[in-house]
Amino acid sequence: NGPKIAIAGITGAVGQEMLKVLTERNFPYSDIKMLASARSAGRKYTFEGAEYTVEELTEKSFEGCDIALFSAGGSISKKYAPVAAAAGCTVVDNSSAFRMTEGVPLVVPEINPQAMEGMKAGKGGIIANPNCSTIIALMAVTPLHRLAKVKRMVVSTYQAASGAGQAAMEELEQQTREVLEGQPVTMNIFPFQYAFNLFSHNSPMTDNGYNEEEMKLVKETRKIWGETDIAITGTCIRVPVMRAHAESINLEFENDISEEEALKALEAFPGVSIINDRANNRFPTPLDASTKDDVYVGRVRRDISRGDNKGLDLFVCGDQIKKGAALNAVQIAELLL
Ligand code: A2P
Ligand code: 11C
Repeated sequence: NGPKIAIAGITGAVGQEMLKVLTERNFPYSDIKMLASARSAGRKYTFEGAEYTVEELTEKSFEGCDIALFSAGGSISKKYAPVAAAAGCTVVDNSSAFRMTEGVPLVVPEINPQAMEGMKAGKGGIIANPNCSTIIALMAVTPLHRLAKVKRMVVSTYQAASGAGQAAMEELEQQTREVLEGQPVTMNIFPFQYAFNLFSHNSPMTDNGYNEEEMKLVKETRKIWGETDIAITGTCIRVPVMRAHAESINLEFENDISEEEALKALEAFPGVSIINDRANNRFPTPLDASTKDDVYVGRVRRDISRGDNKGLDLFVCGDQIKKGAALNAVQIAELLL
């Protein structure tokens, strides 16, 4: 009983996490079609007691499916998500392919579920899952925005390996071992040594000197909030952490907001946990957030560079594979039922 689900990119870090999240959330399904490239066709997975064989993703893959979860990269989504949607399969796309397309809802279920109102499993259509850094930032900032209206936001990210996929996680592990053993490091995914280092995000540079990851934060936030004139700037950095992103966020508000009011609003927001123990210098770390559903917030403090009560600083950590990708996608799928 339940919808027939297809997962495109089943062998990847996010595809595998989607299976875990389906189990954790007791998601109902009648069958799962596991899809990847021709390289993986024939590979077998046991999931919840049943055996599945990975099939090559083709134009015919989605016939009879009600929901497709896509996480096989932007070019695969561009090519196959419209095919799936035309076959009556409702697509939740984790790539950037359709996020800014007009008419495609860009959804974080705790924030703007109304954007996908009327969409149902088995009825076709595409819903986009935002970029992980955007989701993680907005889980923390949205309750504050609702309270005092954000005017300007400055985000600095510390992004984990998982954002660049399974192979990047393996590269971090291998290089760490190589450095400790005094060996030359193997570089396949990134053009820099990753272990014991950090570097500007690997997404393509755009004409204005921002990389695409930074521009996603700007554009996606405006679309999700439906606020076209919010000022946003950011710097995105890849750090040698396995699977949770951290973000330092400075906020300027239209209205006054106190630390106490901010903490109260954060506490009340579903999907947010607070670690804010000043006495013990205990605040969120990527390891606190790793494998967890919640986004963790701390270092909540008044911005002392301002002479008023309209500025706050915070530090946020969230699991990139979970809330940044697989969990958010499955939560969207839940809204389709
Ligand atoms: P495959 O393992 O067969 O290459 P990650 O983001 O962790 O790197 O995962 C990427 C996912 O996208 C993998 O499941 C990968 O499958 C899948 N993928 C990559 N290229 C294709 C393709 N041409 N057709 C279908 N799936 C693809
Ligand atoms: C990262 N967020 O952490 C990126 C990767 O638009 O889905 C995912 C890019 C995207 O590197």
